[in-house]
Amino acid sequence: AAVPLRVLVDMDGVLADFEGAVLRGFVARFPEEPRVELAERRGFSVREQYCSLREDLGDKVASVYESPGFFLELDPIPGALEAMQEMVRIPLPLTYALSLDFFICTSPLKKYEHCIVEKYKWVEKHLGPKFVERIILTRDKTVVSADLLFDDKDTIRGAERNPSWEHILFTCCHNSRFQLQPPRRRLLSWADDWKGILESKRRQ
Ligand code: T3P
Repeated sequence: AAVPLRVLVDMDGVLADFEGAVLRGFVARFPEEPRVELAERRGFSVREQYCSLREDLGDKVASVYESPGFFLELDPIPGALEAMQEMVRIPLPLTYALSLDFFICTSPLKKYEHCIVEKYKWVEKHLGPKFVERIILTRDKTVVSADLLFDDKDTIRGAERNPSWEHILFTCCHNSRFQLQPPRRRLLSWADDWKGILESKRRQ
């Protein structure tokens, strides 16, 4: 029997539109303050970029994503829900000859009060209860073993220096200009060839 391919899919920036909701929430709450348009976002941390705009704006933008309801109300990233439903339905045609071990791997905020339960509720609402069983909640993704990790964070570090997964950088406003060192790979969106990436791991 084929060994299943284990795939980890990150949540914010990959399944759920964190960046869009932060900007919308910031504008609604602080309409008079300067803001960072999505096209101007650079670097993973939205707080750091707002901080560098003006020091007090860091706490203000954080208050947006730390608010109750923020994580629950995130819009799905285009194509993400369909891709997840398709991914878990793989055993694809025999050409793939793979079965799939699929998990959602996500980090809670340090201020976890609303974030954690709302992430679980979001998954149940948009993907269904079977996917809730597939959630891995961790602040250190390097200690989770898998073949692939789809994540929009440009650099993922933790206790394990040599994570078992290949990190596929999922393109998001804050990483679109990030220069990937070869042989690192991107997935431009869920319309891009994620099946080809799965297949490439199988054929190694
Ligand atoms: P995920 O691992 O699903 O991408 O940090 C906790 C979560 O919030 C984590 O979720 C990433 C997301 N997040 C951002 O995407 N940008 C930020 O600036 C912050 C503070 C959090």
